[in-house]
Amino acid sequence: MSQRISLTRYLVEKQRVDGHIPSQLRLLIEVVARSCKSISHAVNKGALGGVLGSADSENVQGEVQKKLDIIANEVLIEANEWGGHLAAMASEEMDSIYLVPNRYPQGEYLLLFDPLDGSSNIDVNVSIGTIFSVLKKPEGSGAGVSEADFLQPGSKQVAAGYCVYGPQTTLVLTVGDGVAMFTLDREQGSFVLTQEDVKIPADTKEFAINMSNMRHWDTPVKRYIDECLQGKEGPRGKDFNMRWIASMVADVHRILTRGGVFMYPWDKREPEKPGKLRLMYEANPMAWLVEQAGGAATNGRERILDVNPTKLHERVSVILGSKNEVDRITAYHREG
Ligand code: AHM
Ligand code: MG
Repeated sequence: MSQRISLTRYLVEKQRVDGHIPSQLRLLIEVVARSCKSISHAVNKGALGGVLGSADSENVQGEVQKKLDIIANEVLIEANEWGGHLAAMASEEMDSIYLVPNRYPQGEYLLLFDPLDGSSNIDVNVSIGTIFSVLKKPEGSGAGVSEADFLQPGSKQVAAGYCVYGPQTTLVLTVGDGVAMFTLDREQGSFVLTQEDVKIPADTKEFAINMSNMRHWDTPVKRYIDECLQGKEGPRGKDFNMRWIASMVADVHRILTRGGVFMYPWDKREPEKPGKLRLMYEANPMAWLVEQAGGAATNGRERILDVNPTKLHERVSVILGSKNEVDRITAYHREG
């Protein structure tokens, strides 16, 4: 790219030329990006910043929180609560919604996030990330904000993205007209546009799934992976490669970069739960990014973005990535 375009300039031009981003939403995205910059600095300090290891607490899903889970959550809340662009926030790390305190002006947007995704990778120095999703407070929902205001399908998102803290810190964003990637320039302290109009190839020879759960999978997932593993000699007629980073952000980032399919399906370990990943903080924003890049995302039966949430911390089965593979796996589910 001959001319450096900062995230700020990208958003200003989107607002001015395309009319895609109202000013409150532009401010919101800039504040989220600034928060990701702070989180990236904390992540980089590692043991020197005293940020590694577990805190003495559990989140609403009964998972032990890492110190960085809590730090990232606080950074996002403190940065976003006073700007006047938000009505409320919801986080994977908080039991219930967080209302913007009365002392600050109220905005019309709702921000949802997984502050630090891939927590099991923090202490071992492997890529982790922040995932975010933006909804509008429904019209006619009254003066206050309630949890019910958040329970909108992913198709209603007005912005979504993630920031991956890896060898580079990269922010990936959609406002509904394609996917753009911005790399953090640490010397300048700004995110710089490094890829526009990201596209996922429709076909792939790479899958991502936690293979240790194979004995717990349902028949359609077993069938798909079994066919991949048979390679050239099998019904697919090609050899497949496998990757599993255990950070959804890093796995999705690879898929947006070179294609592939990612699965965290329902399994028999906890049959009453639809899956491990969270609909509102993980599946919806990633599904929208993937669709915006020409890929597909389903829960095996329906498009993730069409799932109507019934509670904030709802879980969902996730299959996303290269369109032809996702269509195939979804068809296997329909066949039973
Ligand atoms: P987290 O939000 O608590 O970090 O959990 C979500 C993560 C995903 O990033 C990743 O795809 C998955 O959990 C890995 O799970 P597993 O350790 O079962 O392979
Ligand atoms: Mg997560």
